[in-house]
Amino acid sequence: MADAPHDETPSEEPAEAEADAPSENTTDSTESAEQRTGETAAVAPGSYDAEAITVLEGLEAVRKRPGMYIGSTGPTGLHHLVYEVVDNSVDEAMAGYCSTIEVTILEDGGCEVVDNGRGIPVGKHPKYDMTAAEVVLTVLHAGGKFGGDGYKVSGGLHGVGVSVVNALSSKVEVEIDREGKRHAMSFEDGGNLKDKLVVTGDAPKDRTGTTVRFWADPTIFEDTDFRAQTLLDRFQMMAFLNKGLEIKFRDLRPDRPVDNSEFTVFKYDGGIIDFVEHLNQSKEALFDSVGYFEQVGDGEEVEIAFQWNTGFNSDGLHSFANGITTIEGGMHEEGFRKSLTNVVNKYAFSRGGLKEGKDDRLQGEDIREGLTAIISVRLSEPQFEGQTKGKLGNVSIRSLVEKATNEKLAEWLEENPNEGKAMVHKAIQASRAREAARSARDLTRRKSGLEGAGLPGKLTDCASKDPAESELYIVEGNSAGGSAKEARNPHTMAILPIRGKILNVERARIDKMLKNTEVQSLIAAIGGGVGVEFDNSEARYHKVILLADADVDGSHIRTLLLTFFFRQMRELVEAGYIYVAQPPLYSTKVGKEKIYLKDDIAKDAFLEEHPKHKEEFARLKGLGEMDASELWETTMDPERRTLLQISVEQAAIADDIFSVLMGDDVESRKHFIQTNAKDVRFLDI
Ligand code: 0RA
Repeated sequence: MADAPHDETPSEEPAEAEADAPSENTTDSTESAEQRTGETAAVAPGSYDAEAITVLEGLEAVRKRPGMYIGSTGPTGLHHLVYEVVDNSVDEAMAGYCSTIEVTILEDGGCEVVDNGRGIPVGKHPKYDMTAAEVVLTVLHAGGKFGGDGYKVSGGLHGVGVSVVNALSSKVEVEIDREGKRHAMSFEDGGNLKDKLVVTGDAPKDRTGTTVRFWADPTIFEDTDFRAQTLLDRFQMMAFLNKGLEIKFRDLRPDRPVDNSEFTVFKYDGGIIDFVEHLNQSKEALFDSVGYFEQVGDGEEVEIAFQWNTGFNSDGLHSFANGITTIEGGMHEEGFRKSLTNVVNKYAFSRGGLKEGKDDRLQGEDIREGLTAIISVRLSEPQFEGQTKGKLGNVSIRSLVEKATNEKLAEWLEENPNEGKAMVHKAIQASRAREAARSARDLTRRKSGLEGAGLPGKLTDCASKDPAESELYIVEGNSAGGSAKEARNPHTMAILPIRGKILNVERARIDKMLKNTEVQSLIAAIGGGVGVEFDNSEARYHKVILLADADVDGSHIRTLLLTFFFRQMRELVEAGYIYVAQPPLYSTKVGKEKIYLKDDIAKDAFLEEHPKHKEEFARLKGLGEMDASELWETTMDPERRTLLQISVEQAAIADDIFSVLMGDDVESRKHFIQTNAKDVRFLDI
């Protein structure tokens, strides 16, 4: 699955259905009572006709306004049908009766869900003149909740039930293995009973369970093609969140670009511990073990797993309620964040990482840097709120999570002092970096307010104050800097000479890096701050042009600068503001005149034109070999120069090379240097 457990296609309209999903006995909901129980004045309750009418009206309402029930008739809504059916099986698993769910996309595009639960009851329903199975398939919100002995915790996002799937399908087939018999029934055209429930034979020995096959109605959905990867991601997430539950998926449709015809099996005995391990798999964990605790409250429970990695991301916190992503967070996340900050501060101060009266408290963001955590709560009546119904509103869960974290995280820290120490150390580093970035930003902002007075001494600024026409040339070496200064168009071109190699930003933490004078000049000149604080709209130039020699050292400094921009001013790269100047590679003489040739192609073209040319072609070693007018003509004049615009991808490659070359992983570095030593051009962008 992808890195984070996001729901697919977030652009679609949010589901509205849960707003009017009533609990069993509510009568004041927006959904009319006749949809559920036939308690209308017009038709007598209990009579078969009344029920038949009721049922059809209910399903008809779903067909008229599908968006109300499944969110949309686009891909999200279509996949929702599968989740709705699978959720019913998951409910059965959560009740302790089902261990395996098999999902198959059939050859003809239908979807089959097989579970080994108890099987939907086949007897007559106490309230309706039909079998319980028929009620589940045709009455809105019937689900598993009837009979008073419903599930305590239900996973169905909208609780709309399989009947909604039936309403939106051109065909549905159900098979139930129960009490030693196999039963079957089918529906067509949006829930019209085709074959009523009958015994078709014996169930396989000792087997109980339910099979639901449905074909999404092409007159309702924009497209009835399921996307296998979307389903795989979802099922993997469900398997992580339901410890020990086996979910299998295969796709039998012919001629797929990816072959999923064999079952992919998801089963995680470690549950959310395995989830955290999975998310940190591509990262370097700060310590080996994954922390875990759980707590059960009054009709609610919480489970939390966590591990820090050495990275700097602070978006690794994922929360769930009843197995559903709460992408907008909510009360469970609030409780965890608050307690995490408190517990870790308490620990850091009492264990000597921080000194009372001397050090500031760590902020939540410092502690969450590099944290991968899963918060999974289960509660009987989840309230999903917010824009996309992705925010958990139940207030009671906040105190449960907070209390659990207060107690159990503190315990975990006591029992795992090495892990605790590593984590606190990292959080302290992060807080220093945050402070340093803030003061760097304050400094650069304050200075740029003073009409250039605070700009670095080495910067020769341009006259224009319009970033759109302003260009900053970052020039390697002071002598080349001098030529560039002389050559430039002073209205639009600023020159910043950079001496030597700027600090390797890969190994240095941002706080150390910001003490480097070359880096300070760079940040001050550009003017948009640095790191998480960087603001592209305050950049003083829309072209930042790297001008360095065409030799190994030049490549090195270019790569360093690109790494810096990629890491600390990514928006500049994304906006396409970073360029590499292309000084000529060759020079030669025609009579007394010195001619510059950009590259081998230019050289070949020149030779074709001047077949008798005997003169040498000198390979240009440094920018210093050109005087100001030559530099202008060949490299800086907007009419004649060629600039290489740096894409995010190119910057990322530079970053990657540097992670290996300059990072802390000595083994990779050795390997890289051994395998690439002969090719110095690998650094060349
Ligand atoms: C209603 C009551 C019971 C189970 C179910 C529904 C049920 C529904 C589905 C849908 C897919 N798989 C399912 N498995 C079970 C309780 C049954 C009992 O008390 O025996």
